[in-house]
Amino acid sequence: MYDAIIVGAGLSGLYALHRLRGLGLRAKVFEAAGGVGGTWHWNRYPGARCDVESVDYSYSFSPELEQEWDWTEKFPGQPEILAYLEHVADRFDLRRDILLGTRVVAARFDGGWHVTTETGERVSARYLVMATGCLSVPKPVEVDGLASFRGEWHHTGRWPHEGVDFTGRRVGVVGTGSSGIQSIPVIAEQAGHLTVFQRTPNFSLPAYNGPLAPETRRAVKAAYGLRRSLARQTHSGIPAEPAVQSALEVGHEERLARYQTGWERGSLVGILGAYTDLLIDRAANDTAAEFVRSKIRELVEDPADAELLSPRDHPFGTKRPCLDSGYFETFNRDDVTLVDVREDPIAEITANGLRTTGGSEYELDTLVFATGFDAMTGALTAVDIRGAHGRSLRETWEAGPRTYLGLAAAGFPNLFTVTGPGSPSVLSNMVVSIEQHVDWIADCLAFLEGRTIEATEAAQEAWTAHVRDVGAATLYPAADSWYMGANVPGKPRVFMPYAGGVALYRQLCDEVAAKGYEGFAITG
Ligand code: N01
Repeated sequence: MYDAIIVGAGLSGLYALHRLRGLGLRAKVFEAAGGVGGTWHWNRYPGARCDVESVDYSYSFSPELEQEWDWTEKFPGQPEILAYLEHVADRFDLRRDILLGTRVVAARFDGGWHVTTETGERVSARYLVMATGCLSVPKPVEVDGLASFRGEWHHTGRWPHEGVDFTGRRVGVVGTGSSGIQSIPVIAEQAGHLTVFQRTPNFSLPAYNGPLAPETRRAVKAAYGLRRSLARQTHSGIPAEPAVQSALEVGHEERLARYQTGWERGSLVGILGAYTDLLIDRAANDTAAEFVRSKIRELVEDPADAELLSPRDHPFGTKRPCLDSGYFETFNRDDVTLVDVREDPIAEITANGLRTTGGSEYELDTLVFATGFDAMTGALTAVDIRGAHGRSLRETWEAGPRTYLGLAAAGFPNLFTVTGPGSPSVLSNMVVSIEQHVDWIADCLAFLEGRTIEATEAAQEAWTAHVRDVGAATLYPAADSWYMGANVPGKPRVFMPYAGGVALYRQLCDEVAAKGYEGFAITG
């Protein structure tokens, strides 16, 4: 019997193991993949890169680690982040308590948690920590006929470790979210011809990625503590000065100049963080959205393609914008074709490629599905988690997730969800949110000393209503996004993350703890 079982060995699971060990607890990590790294283990598609700067998308818990590790680029690529996480696993001697290649399929509470793996192994622990990530279950391909395809196909979220050779190939990419936007320019460099099947255009900004100068690294390291505490005081967990003005308070020229500065900064918050009301006021948002569309018109030579690539269906920022390296410019290449599958939807995959309902046929050697994930709840409901009364989390969340603080669920004692629905999670720099959650859970376990904890129905109801109300006061629900569950057929439309920001959220979590874990029932 362990004190805790942790599911997942990504950023969350690695840190959770380190913290729980530090408390003297016996913890074991179960990881389905053949290596550590979570999302950075699976997402090896060409161009995969983080959209938060490397110096901020990294652990803050160890000042020694901060000082030793040298990031080479402003935005870290997947191989570098994976190397970092492997280094963390070695440096903190984590591997001896991580069981790789072991998928957890079920967990049942009966005084403690009894966990079953895919191979039928059963293990028990007092506490269960789900560190399964928010974007770890790829959506199945929703188009008919894939089995008949004679070529090669891959999902960006399950990319083969040996890589894919596109040289001279006729390649089709379905999907233009972050994964499509990052991979399309790189695939275009290699492919004989690339066809991009776009259903909905997305806002994307140039990353202005590049090598990290040694003097920048030195300056960051010299004031790391300050930088981290600034990040924790922001809305998004990305260190930046807070906006102080409404976009509608300033004149057109001043606003354009401010957006231009934000554009050139190469950051998720460069434009979105420019004014206070971009995510709450449609008229304010329109000014930023139109600025980005004007940039797309400048970058894309063909006016028809430029219009097709210009998002008009959702306010800017209500889907996570992408940071790209040459995305829009890729459509100026003679060997790249943009196909609008909103106008003429994909009918089926055929033996030789893809056919649309309008009867157009595209011959392809390789198909790439950059079609996204069953986000936020997918990895939690994929495991048959059954609480105190035998009821499953899957059933309990049928109409949408209900949690207390995104950390716990009523009816599921001693279960913790790292960056669960109802917490800032995907709206933030994930590492900031992960560390805050793991620290909170570790402090809670130290307080419990083996006792049982369960969120009360009343606290969960109040929190779920608060998450909904805060979300409803923003423009987020105006988008058919994966934040809303809108990308998965049949998934309830609920705005799942907490939009109150990481600073306020941390304060609320700390207050709950300071009041003896208010909203939880503690027994034993
Ligand atoms: O997935 P997405 P993603 N037929 O869901 C299209 C993070 N991330 O993997 O909008 C045709 O955003 C779909 O079209 P539509 C980041 O948080 C981060 O790109 O449904 N098209 C859309 O264009 C991101 O937001 C990084 O009309 C179909 C695309 O596929 C999140 O992961 C990098 C379709 C899916 O876009 C998810 O990004 C990568 C169908 N049946 C990812 N089904 C970083 O930079 C879906 N689509 C850190």
